[in-house]
Amino acid sequence: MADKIAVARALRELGMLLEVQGENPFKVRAYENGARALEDLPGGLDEVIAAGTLTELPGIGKALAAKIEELAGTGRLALLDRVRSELPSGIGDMLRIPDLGPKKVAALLAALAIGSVAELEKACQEGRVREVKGFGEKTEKKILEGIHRMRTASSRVLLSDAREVGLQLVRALEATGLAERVELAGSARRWKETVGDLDLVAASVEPGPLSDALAALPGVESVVAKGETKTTVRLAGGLSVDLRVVPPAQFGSLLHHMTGSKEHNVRLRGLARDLGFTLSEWGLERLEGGAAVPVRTEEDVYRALGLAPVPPELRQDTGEIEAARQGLLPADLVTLGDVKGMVHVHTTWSDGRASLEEMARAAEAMGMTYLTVTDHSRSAAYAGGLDVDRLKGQWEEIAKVQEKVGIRLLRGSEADILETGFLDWPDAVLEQLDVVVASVHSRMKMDTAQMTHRIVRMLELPVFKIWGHPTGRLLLEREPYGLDMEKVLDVAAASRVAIEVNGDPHRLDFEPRHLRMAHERGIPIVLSTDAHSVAGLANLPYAVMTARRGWVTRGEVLNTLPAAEFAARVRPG
Ligand code: DGT
Ligand code: CA
Ligand code: CA
Ligand code: ZN
Repeated sequence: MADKIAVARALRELGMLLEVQGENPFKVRAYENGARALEDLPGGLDEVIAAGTLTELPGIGKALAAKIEELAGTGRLALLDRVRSELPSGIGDMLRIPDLGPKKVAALLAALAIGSVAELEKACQEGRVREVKGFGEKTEKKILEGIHRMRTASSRVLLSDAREVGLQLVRALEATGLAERVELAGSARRWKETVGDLDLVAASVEPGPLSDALAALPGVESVVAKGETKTTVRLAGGLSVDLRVVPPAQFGSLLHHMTGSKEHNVRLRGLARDLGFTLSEWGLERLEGGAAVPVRTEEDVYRALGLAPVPPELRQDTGEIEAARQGLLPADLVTLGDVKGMVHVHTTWSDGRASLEEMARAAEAMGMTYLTVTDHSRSAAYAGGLDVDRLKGQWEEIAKVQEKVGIRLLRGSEADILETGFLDWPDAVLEQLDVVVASVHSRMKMDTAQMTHRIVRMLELPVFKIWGHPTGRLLLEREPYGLDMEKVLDVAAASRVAIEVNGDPHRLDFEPRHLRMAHERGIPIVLSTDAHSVAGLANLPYAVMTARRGWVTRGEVLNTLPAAEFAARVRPG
């Protein structure tokens, strides 16, 4: 399948490199426009190519269409390879310095033969850049600041973005036929909320050709380091990828080492030593005599140390090793297959992009047996929140769609938690709903005492509610709001409430450490996607894996229950 984003990146890179070479600005802009048209394409690139309709996209003519087909078909573009080879290899990195741009890069290359960020930094520090026509002392200073900013910018990415790219790389390396196995390791395999870099582990007897294959993949912008068995590349977009290649016999122990977390590994190594072993990326050995203990799979590492195998998403050094040692790791952690209903879903009635019927059919096709439709309430005006009349109109549509689909539809609402802690519906309406998700969408900057008070009031309301995206965090964008979590969860334990694990990759809220606190208090959990489109329903694994990271078991999750039991447990009235 052609990756339209990767094709767009290649076009954009080509445009910028051509501009460095002094190509005509109209041609240069055509590549940028083409890249944008691909990024905005609603469906897949393959279908457009198959239909022969590429040239119907805005800004894509015959010549550009041919290049897109070349990239989509072969993963390469001869012209891009040629232009890259004609320029110093560090030019791509220079173009990422904020406010520098192709024209200035071209001038620096022509005047001072500067072809990398390191050379540029040195030239600025030595005051040589200010001598170039069009540059001055001020520009020199700005460039140095730009280099600094580029290096210190938070470079972590969302788990979902990292996993998408990482799994594509795994498939591409598998397709070379050079490796017996390729796996994603590191934080992306542990489903950590954000990812610093991707780590790939391969079993192969041809490490050199496999590393070459990685370096030649279309999304790869530069090779940072290349050795016999370790390669690091940087992708367009800035994400780094570490690849380690070992012979098949060492794959299990290397996969374990590279999966981490570092803290988990350190503790496990300590335990190994106490038991008379040394554990390293190369395997497990007896301290005395140095005899190797065979480790075929990474589970063998745990078994050899007398532990139950610990799943990757639990390897955070938050007590999992001690629990595994005592046989106290939960055996019935919730799984994707356990989830029977979609609970927090938006439609075109508020700010969703798909109709109620489309969402119902899509959830049914995923194997769900019920769907609770939870569009926004009135005070979420920015999100098209419903008033009482429109809510009743929605109930009529729910009844109509219910005639046509097999999945059971429940009447829900995502009710705003008002500043006072009350919900955004009169009691008479709350009583007629099947499901209420209660969420904060406004006034998030209250201080901790005020917010705690607001949430406590909401929890103590006599209706049953599911507390939606409880901390309000947006990963890499917005901090959680201030809450006295111990106090709030104490109140929740005594109230009619379940806590949501929101699988929207920007939220992943409730987080694992708080889920453990909720578990201690016996508070029920609901796993949701907060989907605003059919595609959003596919985020369910993110809710499941976040819950597992918080040791949530099947029995604690209300939407593992069949429809009738679920509805009985969550009925507000
Ligand atoms: P990230 O990339 O910041 O999201 O987090 P990770 O966990 O992917 O960390 P990374 O990429 O630095 O290293 C990948 C794995 O390699 C890590 O999870 C465990 C292992 N590792 C790295 N450095 C060390 C170390 O100093 N000691 C031990 N025991 N393991 C390490
Ligand atoms: Ca990593
Ligand atoms: Ca790494
Ligand atoms: Zn929502």
